[in-house]
Amino acid sequence: MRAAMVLAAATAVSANLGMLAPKTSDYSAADVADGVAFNDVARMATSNMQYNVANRKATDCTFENADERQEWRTMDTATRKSFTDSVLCLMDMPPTHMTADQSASYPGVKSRHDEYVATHINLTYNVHDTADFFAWHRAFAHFWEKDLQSLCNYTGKLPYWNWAIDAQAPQDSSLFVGDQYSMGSNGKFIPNRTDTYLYEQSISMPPGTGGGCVESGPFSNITLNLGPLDLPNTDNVNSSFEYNPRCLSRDLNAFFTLNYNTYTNVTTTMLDNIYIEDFQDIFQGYGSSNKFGVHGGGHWATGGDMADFHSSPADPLFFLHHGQVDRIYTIWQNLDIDRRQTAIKGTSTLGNSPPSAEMQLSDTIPFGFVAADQTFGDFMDTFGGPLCYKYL
Ligand SMILES: *[C@@H]1O[C@H](CO)[C@@H](O)[C@H](O)[C@H]1NC(C)=O
Ligand SMILES: *[C@@H]1O[C@H](CO)[C@@H](O)[C@H](O)[C@H]1NC(C)=O
Ligand SMILES: *[C@@H]1O[C@H](CO)[C@@H](O)[C@H](O)[C@H]1NC(C)=O
Ligand SMILES: *[C@@H]1O[C@H](CO)[C@@H](O)[C@H](O)[C@H]1NC(C)=O
Ligand SMILES: *[C@@H]1O[C@H](CO)[C@@H](O)[C@H](O)[C@H]1NC(C)=O
Ligand SMILES: *[C@@H]1O[C@H](CO)[C@@H](O)[C@H](O)[C@H]1NC(C)=O
Ligand SMILES: [Cu+2]
Repeated sequence: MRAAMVLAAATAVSANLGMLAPKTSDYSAADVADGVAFNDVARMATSNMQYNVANRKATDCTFENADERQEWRTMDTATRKSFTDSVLCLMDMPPTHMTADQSASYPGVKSRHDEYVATHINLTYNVHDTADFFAWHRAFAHFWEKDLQSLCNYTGKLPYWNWAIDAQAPQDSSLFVGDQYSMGSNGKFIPNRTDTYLYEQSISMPPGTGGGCVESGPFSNITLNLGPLDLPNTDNVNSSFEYNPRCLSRDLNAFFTLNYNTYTNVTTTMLDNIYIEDFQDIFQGYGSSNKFGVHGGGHWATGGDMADFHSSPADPLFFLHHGQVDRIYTIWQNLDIDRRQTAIKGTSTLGNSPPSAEMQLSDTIPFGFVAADQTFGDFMDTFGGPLCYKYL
């Protein structure tokens, strides 16, 4: 702990002198397991970023005036309620980008929120295990946050869900208590289910603590219109954008958080992968024996609609999960800004199948019904391009 503090001070001062970012082995196993190491490293990353931003040419976005994204449970109840109210508003709002001509090809797109779901469905094989996984999802969450603010009068910022806090028992998390200030309850418990073999990951998964419809809280009465496309034990849609009205389902499952989302998992992923190609692979569970990574772990730990590779943004929790994903990526970048902020590696197709060109920061990345296509390089820096935010 004391060594860690000394390291923190040293790293902050020499932010641009090429000092090595910390490794997991710089901390005791106990400090790694209980989040002390993670929080220490997060502070270093923030002070590196503060130093970096302060030494730039003047811009409108400063460290001080940047938006502050908070962990869900640290937000006051009024802000939480106004957040979920604005999400419900987006779900009730007609599409804003899909034209009347296009609607025949997208029968399941009924709302502005559905336009996000449809876009993610459409691009699934171009934004996962690709060079732009982090940047694309950073932008996707950014546009959604801006829509909540501009279309639905939300005055707060995008919250995130730090699943490491809940790794022992996500079903007991305050996010899911199911009152009006929560992110909605777990799904209704479905007893007597057997294990499910997941072929993609070659793993047998035990049933979670829910499995049915979200029963209470702000999202208990919503209708999902799109998906699922690839959930086990489910009647999946037969075409990508089919209209399939149903409840929101969840199945909170500690099997995944304990194996993939503990502070130890997050800290080792973040500190022991210094190259972007390794970091992004391990993060998503590609190219290793860990078939989920912290990204897949959060999806499967929530279960139900969040476990669908294509239509998971249907559950608003997706955006809190990706807030945490982006937070960890941001910390990783800021631990060694010179080497990591603009580091990219890979192509635009999942696992480079079918083969595609190596992506460049000057490439255009598509956003379908969400927004105009964007320039990849505009989303590498949370204080640059259209972005201006930091994580608390
Ligand atoms: C947002 O605020 C404006 C101005 O007060 C109001 O006209 C509009 O109806 C509000 N929109 C929503 C979705 O509440
Ligand atoms: C679950 O299984 C137990 C033991 O096999 C049985 O007693 C119980 O009735 C089952 N419950 C339901 C809801 O099927
Ligand atoms: C959901 O609908 C039921 C029945 O109409 C109603 O009693 C309940 O208050 C609604 N819940 C929310 C969170 O809107
Ligand atoms: C997909 O097609 C099959 C066979 O026609 C049908 O039984 C099933 O209900 C369809 N699934 C959905 C979600 O529409
Ligand atoms: C995640 O961390 C836990 C301890 O917190 C450990 O048991 C598990 O093996 C780790 N998972 C991976 C994939 O390394
Ligand atoms: C889906 O992808 C096709 C082919 O790239 C594209 O023409 C279409 O606009 C996309 N639609 C959405 C909603 O992203
Ligand atoms: Cu995704």
